[in-house]
Amino acid sequence: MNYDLIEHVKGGSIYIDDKPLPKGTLHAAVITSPSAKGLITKANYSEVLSSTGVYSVITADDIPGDNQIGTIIKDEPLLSGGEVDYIGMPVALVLADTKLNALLAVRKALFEITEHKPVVDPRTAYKKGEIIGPERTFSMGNPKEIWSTCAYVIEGSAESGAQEHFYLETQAAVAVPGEGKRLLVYSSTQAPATVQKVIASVLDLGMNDIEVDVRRLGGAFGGKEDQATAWAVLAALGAKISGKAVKLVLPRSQDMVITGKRHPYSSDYKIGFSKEGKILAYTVMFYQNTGAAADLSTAVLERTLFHAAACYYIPDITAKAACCRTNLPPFTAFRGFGGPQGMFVIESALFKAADIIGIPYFELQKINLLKEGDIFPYGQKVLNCRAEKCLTLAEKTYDFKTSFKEAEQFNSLNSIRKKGFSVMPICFGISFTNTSLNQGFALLNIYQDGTVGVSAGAVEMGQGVNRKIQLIVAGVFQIPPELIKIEASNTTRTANSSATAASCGADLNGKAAEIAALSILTRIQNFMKEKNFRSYSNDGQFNPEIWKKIISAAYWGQSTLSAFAHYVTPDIYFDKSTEKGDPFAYHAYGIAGIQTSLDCLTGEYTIDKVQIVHDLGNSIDTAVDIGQIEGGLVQGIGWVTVEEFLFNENGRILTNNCGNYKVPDTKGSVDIIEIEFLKDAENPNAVFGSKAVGEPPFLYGIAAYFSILSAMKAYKKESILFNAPLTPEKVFFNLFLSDNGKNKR
Ligand code: LUZ
Ligand code: MOS
Repeated sequence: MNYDLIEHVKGGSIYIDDKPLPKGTLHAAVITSPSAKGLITKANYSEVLSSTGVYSVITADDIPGDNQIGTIIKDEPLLSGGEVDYIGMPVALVLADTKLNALLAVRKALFEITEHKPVVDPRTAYKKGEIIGPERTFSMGNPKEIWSTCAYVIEGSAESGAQEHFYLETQAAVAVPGEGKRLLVYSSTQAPATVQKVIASVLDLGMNDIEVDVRRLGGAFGGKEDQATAWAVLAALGAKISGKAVKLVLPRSQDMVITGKRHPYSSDYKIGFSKEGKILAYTVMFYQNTGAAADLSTAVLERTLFHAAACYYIPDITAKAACCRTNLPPFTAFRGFGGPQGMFVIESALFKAADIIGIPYFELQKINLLKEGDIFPYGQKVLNCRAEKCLTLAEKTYDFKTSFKEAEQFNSLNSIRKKGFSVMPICFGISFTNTSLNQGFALLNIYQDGTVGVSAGAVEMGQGVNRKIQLIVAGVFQIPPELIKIEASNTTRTANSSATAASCGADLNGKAAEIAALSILTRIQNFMKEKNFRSYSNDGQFNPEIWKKIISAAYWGQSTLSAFAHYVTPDIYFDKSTEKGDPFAYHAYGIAGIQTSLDCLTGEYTIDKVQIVHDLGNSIDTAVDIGQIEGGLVQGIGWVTVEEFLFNENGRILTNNCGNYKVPDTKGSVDIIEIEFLKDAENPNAVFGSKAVGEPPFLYGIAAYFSILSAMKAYKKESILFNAPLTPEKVFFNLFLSDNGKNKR
């Protein structure tokens, strides 16, 4: 059960927008660039300033410290100093007495702008040399020498689109001035320490002047790993300058237009096979549409390369990638972090190859599946491989063969409705690829009455990390979870924590909590021995009275009841100069089969059934993990099916609300989801034998694309397109236009 469930249901959970505010709090709204590329030669805020309730307008000139929020690469000003690189780029901040007055005032800004032609396509940007950071190449063997030995060599391209995070809670922050220079900032961020650091640098203060507190987020999905920072910093800047508390919550329509999404990718590949369908060589070039600033894009690009070979062994491979600067909002982290974009390309290659070679797509997937002892292109050995185990259990449990046959039979009997079935094996590396970020923190206090409070570096965003940490601590002490409260993440209790990201929030901070709990437990046990205390837990029966007595006695015996622990993932490293190493603590595995039905006259389809075998390790909380699998799956399906994020060549974003951007709803989502866990699957490399579950299930969604595509092929053999998302509209145009829909979306 999710830690927050009861209060969520009762409406008692407090998000930033629900917080009672100090008297005199000002409300902020952001004035943004109307132009995708240009220079603001004159900004006129006089009408803004005379608008009802307006307190002040803050611009780049008012920033006391460094006007810079880029963390990996310092290429992103907090507020434009004149140059604008995308529509929606923050230019000024308005403070007013109410949210409405602030929002009405921002519309009254007047700009004179010298405009330039924007670039929105990554290949075009690449040709112009507009790349951010170094171009990267991962390679093993030498494909160049292999092509001539291949029975089949196939070339192709694949495109995947942006995806809006659609967190229910939009970006939000409240900054409250304290004594002297101090600021207390409530931020809806996955990365409290980053927010603290950037605020300090922008305001020219010490990090010890800034306290960032995060109770919970209303969803994040990567969208608040880096992109929550700007709004928290703006609120802090407003508070610093006005001396009053400042609240900034983005309206949905603005959040959807000005904050980053999943990166669109354009990719070209060449793949070589043996007669039997073994992949002998693969080269691929990924053009990442990075947007106007680096944000986390260089790290996302890296994870694309780590997942370029997906769940397959490829002896000779060269994967290249570049961050291509365009005049769109800086794209950012999103569940999977570039992995899905990489994996979509090789699945496209296998799907295309199947027809040419005459071996079914699923057979090609099986023939090339990773095995124990294989080598990943980045040099890590495939250990504890569960790809085949998942496949075997899935074929036994679900009988995929019959599913393919049923679709075939149905398609031979029906001319207008077609069924598709497709399988997606997944393999996802767990750890931050930037090795140093793999650190977890926990501070554990047992109070005199025997209740327990835990502060951890992890941020709860609905993914259930608090529940896992609660169960880990309960498991160590052998006490009921109800005795344990998980506190808000706060930079004064757990400092310098990494973003809760890369699926490893529970791995890292849960492990730290376990270590902290174990160190207190040892002291308590010693104390009990010394004082001849009976055990507080016999045969799984917890005796609260004895526990209370022991803890109270331990306090009066001057035994410390608090512990702080720090955990670092052991034995991982990555050498960027050779692009080789052992970057991941372990890999998550699984497999999904997705059945779809397509109405070939309208292009409408349904996702009928998803059958999954997932490797959870020893699950800490199965309900939480099932929630992550279902949520990730549906979000992945959304990415490749109905979620079409649109912008035009002027850099204008056309999808800015739920009316024009569709996420899967209860009707359009999946009818049946069956989930089976791999058994005897203890994971030696994470806390309590568990496995990270946040991102991997997203990848299952890719099967929906190829399932629908195979249904299309059953109607019109030559329909083949690798351009996600495969919206019903796109399906329709593809089936009915002679140019295969190429000139239509
Ligand atoms: N964030 C990050 C991530 O900074 N590094 C990563 O490797 C990562 N992977 C997945 C999701 N977020
Ligand atoms: Mo990340 S995509 O915030 O794990």
